[in-house]
Amino acid sequence: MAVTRTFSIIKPDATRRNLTGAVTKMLEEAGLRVVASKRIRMTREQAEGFYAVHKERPFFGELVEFMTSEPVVVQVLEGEDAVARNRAVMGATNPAEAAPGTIRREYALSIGENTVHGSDSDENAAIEIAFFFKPEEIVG
Ligand code: FUP
Repeated sequence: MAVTRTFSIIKPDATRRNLTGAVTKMLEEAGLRVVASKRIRMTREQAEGFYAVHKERPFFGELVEFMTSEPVVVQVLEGEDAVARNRAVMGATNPAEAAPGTIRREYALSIGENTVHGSDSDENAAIEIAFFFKPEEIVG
C-alpha cells in the first residue's frame, strides 16, 4: 500500500454544531494526516461545479443550498491508501446504514446533512484537491 492523498469536506451540519475538531480527531485516529485545511464559505458556483456530476439528480438543488448555507472546512488528507481509509471511517452515505464507529453513524443528521465528503477514487481525489487548493497550500 502506498501513501496517497484524498480530499475531505467537513460539511455545514458539522461546522454549525462546532464539530470540526471532533470530526478531524476521528480522521486522525483512522490514520489520516491533515496536510491542508481551510474554512471557507462555498460559493454557489463552487458548489455547482464541485457537484456537477450530480446535476441531473433530484437532490441537486438541495445539495447546493446546503453546501452554501454555512461554512465548510476543506481538507487534504494523507495516509496509506487514503481514499479507502477515509471512506471507511466516513461510513455509508445514509447515516441509518453507516456502521458503528464511523463519522456518519456518530454525527450525520440525514442522507443530505451527512457531516463529511470524501473522494471516491484517486483520480477524483486529484481533481477535487485541485478544485480547492494550490499546490503550495499543501504541506505534507
Ligand atoms: P458519498 O460519496 O457517500 O458522499 O455519496 P454520493 O456521492 O452518492 O452523494 C453525494 C452527496 O449528495 C451526499 F453526500 C449527500 C447528497 N445526496 C442526497 O442528498 N441524497 C441522496 O439520495 C444521495 C446523495
